[in-house]
Order: sequence, then structure tokens, then C-alpha cells
Amino acid sequence: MKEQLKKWIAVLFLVIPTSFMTACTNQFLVEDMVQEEESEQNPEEGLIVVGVSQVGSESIWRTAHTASIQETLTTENGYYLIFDNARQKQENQIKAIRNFISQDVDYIVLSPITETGWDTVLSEAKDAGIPVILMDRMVDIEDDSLYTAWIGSDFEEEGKNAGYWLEEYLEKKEMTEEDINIVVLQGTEGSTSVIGRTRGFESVAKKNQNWHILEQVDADFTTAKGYEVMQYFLEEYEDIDVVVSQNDDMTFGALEAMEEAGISTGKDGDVIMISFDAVKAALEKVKDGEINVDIECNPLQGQYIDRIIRDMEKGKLEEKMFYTVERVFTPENVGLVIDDRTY
Ligand code: GYE
Repeated sequence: MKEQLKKWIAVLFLVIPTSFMTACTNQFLVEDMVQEEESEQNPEEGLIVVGVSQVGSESIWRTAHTASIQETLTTENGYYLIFDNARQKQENQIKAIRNFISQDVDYIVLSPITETGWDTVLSEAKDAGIPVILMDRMVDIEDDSLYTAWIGSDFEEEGKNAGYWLEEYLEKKEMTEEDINIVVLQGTEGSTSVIGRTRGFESVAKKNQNWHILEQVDADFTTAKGYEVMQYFLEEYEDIDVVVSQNDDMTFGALEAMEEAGISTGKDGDVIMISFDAVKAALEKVKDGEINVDIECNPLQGQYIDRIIRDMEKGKLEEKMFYTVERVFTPENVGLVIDDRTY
């Protein structure tokens, strides 16, 4: 937008003197030529420039999240997107934000890897007059005015939903009096999704005296680590009743480790498998009965970002926090969505 203003000032300077010498029609010709020349030199001319700092590409969810942003913030929609993949490192995100500031972008969109460590760089963005929109995860900062809006999931609710589903399932199976041993594969330490999902599930677990969370281990949201951590759990604990895996990618790794150990999972299996995200490949496993339940987390956030920016352009952003709508999938209802799942 700042660029657009500069453009019009430039156009005025060129057009005003010309208008004294030429007829109106010629003015438009000159104006067109100037615009053409400028847009050749400056590809972002007339577009809203957005710098996006993405966490990485650790999961299928993340790939879908990135695609949703890239498919929405397009030139045809009026955007000039500068996208940076931080490859799971906060220092890379901080570097990217500083780059966006020095390029004087119109907006910064950030998916922060962890909650802490953002005060300084976000103050720099504020001082430069660049609004920051957060997506997916949150930041833990002193001054809330350092970001303008946030769009993401209610992770605590997701964790609670996993707990509520387990309560109901054990009731149906008449297992409320049995000891239930639980292990948890956690995602990236210090991230909002992990903090929320852990807190939500623990709050339900606390109310069930017979549930025992044996251990919760960081497997960084990846299949490779999910496999490793599950192998560790199997060596360490003889009697595991429930695996809670905080995303589908770790679930795939855990399933592989269990299969190798001759342990079955899901509907008629030895171990109850609870997963998060609900990507298509995992929903197939819910359908087959290998995963008992998948708590949905919606990665399609591009449209929300677009809406937020458009409202801000008009100066009428009324809310600060936006939550995506999410569901819980079991073999009973998974058929409703599986064919339409795009990720
Ligand atoms: O569940 C996981 C991803 O923060 C919601 O990050 C996101 C999580 C998502 O890598 O798959």
C-alpha cells in the first residue's frame, strides 16, 4: 500500500506538467506507459506485500497449512508473497522477520515455533509500523499490542476432546474400574499446540483415578521421531493400554514400531490409538480401524489470513482472536469427510 501511494505521487508529478501541454487522451497514454514501466521494474507494484514466516515442513498438516497460505496470497488476489521456511529453527524465523522489516513489507504473518522469545523482534516490527498477524501457534509476550490478530485452533479443547472420547470409550467397554496405562508422544516442546493438547488431556485424565500417564516424551511432530520414541516406550513399559500421539505423523511412526513388535492397535487391537490432525492418510487408518480416534486440527488458514488483511485494509478489523472449526473422527463418522479431504 505504501508502494501504491509512492506510485500515485510519481504519476502525479509526471502527469501534471504533461497535462499543460497535451490533451486529456494523451495524459492517459503517458499514465499507462508510466505504470507499465514501473510494474516491470517493481513486481510488487499495487499489491499488498506480505512476509510469511513458516515453522518448517515437519508434517502433512504443515504442508497443507503452507499450501493454503500460498494458494490464497496470490498475485491474482492482490498479494505479493514473500515466503520463508524456517526449517524448525526460531533463529531462522527471527532472521526472516528482520528481513521483512528491512524490505518494508505491508504485513508480517508469523507461525511461531515456540511461545517464548519473541518480545524483541516483534517490538522491532511494531517500531517499523508493520502489523504482525499470528497463525497456528501463539506467542507468550509482555505486550499484547505487538500482534494485531491471531488465527488458529483451540488446542486445549482438542486435548480435552481426546480425553472425553477415551472416557466414553472405556465406559462402553466397561473398563472404568481397570488400570489404564497411557503414554504420550508429544510434539515440539514449548509450542502452543503441545502446551494446549497436553493441558487439555491431562485435565480429563486427572478426573479419572484409574488413568496413569506413564510418560510424555517429545517426538517433535515427525514420523521418524515418533517411531524412535514408541520403540523406547515399548522397551520401557510392558503394559501400555493407550497411546496418545499429538499428531498424525508421529502416529505413523508409532504404528510402525508397534507393528514390528507384534502389537495390534485400534478397534479390536491390544492398544488404543488416539491421534491429532486428521489428515487423509490417518483418516484412512481410522476407517480401517487401526486408529481409534483422530482429533481434527484445521490447517486451512489462508482464507482467514486473507479476510483479516482485507478487514485491516478497510480499517475495520473487529476481533483479535479467530478460532477454526474442528471435529472428532471415529470409524462411525469418518466416511462423511474422507473423500473430500484434500490433504
Ligand atoms: O498438529 C502438527 C504440526 O501447530 C497445529 O504442528 C500445529 C501442529 C500440527 O507440525 O502436525
